[in-house]
Amino acid sequence: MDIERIRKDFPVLSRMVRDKKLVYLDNAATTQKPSVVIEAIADLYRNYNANVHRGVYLLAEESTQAYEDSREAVRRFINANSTKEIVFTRNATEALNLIAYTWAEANIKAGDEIIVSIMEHHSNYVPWFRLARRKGAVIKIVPSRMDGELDMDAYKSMLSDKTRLVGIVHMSNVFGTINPVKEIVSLAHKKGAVVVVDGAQSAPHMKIDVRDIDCDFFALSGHKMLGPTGIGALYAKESYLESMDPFLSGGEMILKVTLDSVVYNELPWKFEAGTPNYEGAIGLKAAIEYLEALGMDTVETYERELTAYALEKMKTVPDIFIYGPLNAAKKGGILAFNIKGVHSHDIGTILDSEGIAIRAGHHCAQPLMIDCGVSAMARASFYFYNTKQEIDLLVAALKKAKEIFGHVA
Ligand code: C6P
Repeated sequence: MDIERIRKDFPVLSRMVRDKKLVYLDNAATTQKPSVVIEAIADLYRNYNANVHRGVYLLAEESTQAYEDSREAVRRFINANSTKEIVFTRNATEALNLIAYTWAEANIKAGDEIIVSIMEHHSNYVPWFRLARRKGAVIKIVPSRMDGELDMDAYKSMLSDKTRLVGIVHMSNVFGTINPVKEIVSLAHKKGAVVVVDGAQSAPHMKIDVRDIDCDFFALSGHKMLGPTGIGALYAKESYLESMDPFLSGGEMILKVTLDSVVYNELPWKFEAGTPNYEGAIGLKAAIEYLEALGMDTVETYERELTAYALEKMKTVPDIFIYGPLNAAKKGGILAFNIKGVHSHDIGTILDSEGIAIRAGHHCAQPLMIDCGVSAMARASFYFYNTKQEIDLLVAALKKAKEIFGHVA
């Protein structure tokens, strides 16, 4: 990968921050956008903006075609069977809630068991927690092992004939752990449970094949994979979508309404009430094409090299504790850490003064914070446009933070 050339595709990467060149290491929160994505959105508004699936005029035909082409791009990107299985949502959170309020609402009953992992983001924990409260279902939480990997033995022992749903994060947004989703799905299916995979962090960084994983549902967010904010997607096996009631009601999701009857639209539009975010979808298509041109295998290989480098270098920071696997083969480019005597927010502030953007806090994964016995962590997260030199700058700034604050007990 020619990183210097690639970086030129991202206008924001050349900006100065506090008199320093920006080092953007908060890619798990959101990624920066290449010019092709920015241009695709500008092109819509300059040349063919019209509401989709409504007008019979040329602009409306063009915008509708562009919107549906985006759906095909998502289908291809995750290797779904059909565009009927791709529902556009606002983000991964909405995709996960959609399942909770449709399939799960209709199918989970008192006494049923839902299995999630301790690594879940709130978006794949709170919807199931609330559902369990509503229904009288039981939540079981698979722990992680000391090495930051999922405890598969515990998972196997939790599965039972009562298990109805398994919610699992593909790549943890804190540990970076890549969970063995294919095996998790296969074991769950043997018990007749459905599996929801939270792919918010995996889809941007590795090749996804939902047919190979064989999951029933898969959620992703566009803004974490170079796309605009406000667009995400839910993949669901067609048979589930067919059997599910709509999530929201209104325009677009109906075929026919009379005073005393409603006929729902075909898939996938049955789940897309109201004017959709076609601007976002069009931007997402440009993002997917950009990623496809790079090649997801290339992206993954480069990021693994970067992660291995970061793991080695960060170990040299005095009193640092890195959470999650220390083996780059087991994780994505997400490194959460604490430095003894330095609050993670102070780390974030010192790094900001050096032009380095990271995230500090609970990362919307408070069950995992509780499990680790901390309230917050600092987190650096990489994308393919990051470099080893940026990691060197990060490590130097962390040493500085330790020097400034580290004497405090
Ligand atoms: N994690 C982070 O900084 P949304 O907000 O819907 O686009 O994505 C939610 C979400 C779901 N699952 C995982 C594993 C995630 O990491 C996220 C978003 C960001 O870690 C923002 S909290």
